[in-house]
Formats: sequence, C-alpha cells, structure tokens
Amino acid sequence: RREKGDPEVNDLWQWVAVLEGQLRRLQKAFSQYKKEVNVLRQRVGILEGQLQRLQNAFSQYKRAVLFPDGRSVGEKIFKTAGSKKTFQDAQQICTQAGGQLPSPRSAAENEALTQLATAQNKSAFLSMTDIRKEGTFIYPTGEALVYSNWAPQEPNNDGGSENCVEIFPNGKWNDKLCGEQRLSSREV
Ligand code: 293
Ligand code: CA
Repeated sequence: RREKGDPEVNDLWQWVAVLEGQLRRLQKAFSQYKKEVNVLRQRVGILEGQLQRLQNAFSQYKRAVLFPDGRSVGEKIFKTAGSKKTFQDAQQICTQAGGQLPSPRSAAENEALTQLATAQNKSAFLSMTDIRKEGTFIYPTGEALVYSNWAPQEPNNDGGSENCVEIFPNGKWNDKLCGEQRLSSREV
C-alpha cells in the first residue's frame, strides 16, 4: 500500500509530463512536415504543367522545321539537301554542317530516311563503305553494321568497284560507285 507523496508515483507523474511534451513537439513537427509536402506537391504540379507546355511547343516546332525535307526518328534527325552529289562531296557537306551521312541503324530509322528519298524520288548515299575491306561494310566509326536492308542479290560489287551504298526510294540498299551522284542528306 502506497502513501500520498510516494516518490515512485511522483516519478511517474514527471515521466508523464516529459512524454506529453515530446508528443506535442512531434505533433508540431509532423504538421509542419505535412505543410511542406503540400507546398512541394504544388510546385511539382506547376513544373509538370510547364514541362507539358514545353513538350507541346517543341513537337510543334519540330513539325514546322522538319517540313518537308526532314524526318525525326527517336533521337535522330535526317535532313536532305535536295541536291545530288558524289559520295565525297556529300560526306564533306555533311561534316561541315555538323552532322554525317545517314547511318540507318534500325527499320524505323531506315523508314524515316526512305520517306525523304521517296519524297525526292532520288536514291541517297548512306555513310557506310567497304573501302577498308572489300565486302565488309562499316560505319564511319569503323564499327560493323548492326542493321542492313540490302536489295535482293546486293551487295554485288558490280564491276568490281562498288564501295559506297545508296538507299533507293523504296528503302532497299545497293552498293554503288562512290563517284556517282546521289541525293545528299545528313543525320544529326
Ligand atoms: C548489275 C545487276 C543488276 C543490279 C546492278 C546493281 C549495280 O547490273 O541487277 O541492279 O548490278 O547492283 O549497283
Ligand atoms: Ca550493287
């Protein structure tokens, strides 16, 4: 049996007071935290809206700029100069303009480039050659082809000296003399 003023009970009262203080501090911290989360939510909402508007503006801008002689596919853009050049001249024009001759690396990229050749009704030079080793076509980087779309019986090295590649308006590839004049286009 305990008396009033029992030191053990007093200790408990003190402990309760400490816990109540801690609880109030936690509640305050939690409500501040919730306010901050709401402020951040609002800011994210504003940024999402701005991003959406930028994306819309950018795709509208691309449509405007790429018409009628450019195509965008993934992160790549193909653009044709419209004129016909030898491989060497076409290559030089591309590099000077901060790009390179087209290297379609997938069916989707080939299709995008085909649309340009179809629209111009001209065959276009690709970037790849087998100059270094006859029969082995490589990209300007020296890397082996990861994709090809040769026409039937191609590449045939006709006449023994076809080291460049043209893409026909139907999208199929043919090895061709580098000195021929073909549609000059460029990828960036
Ligand atoms: C030969 C056979 C033709 C072919 C042509 C091209 C030239 O003349 O069927 O279209 O070669 O491969 O690049
Ligand atoms: Ca050929």
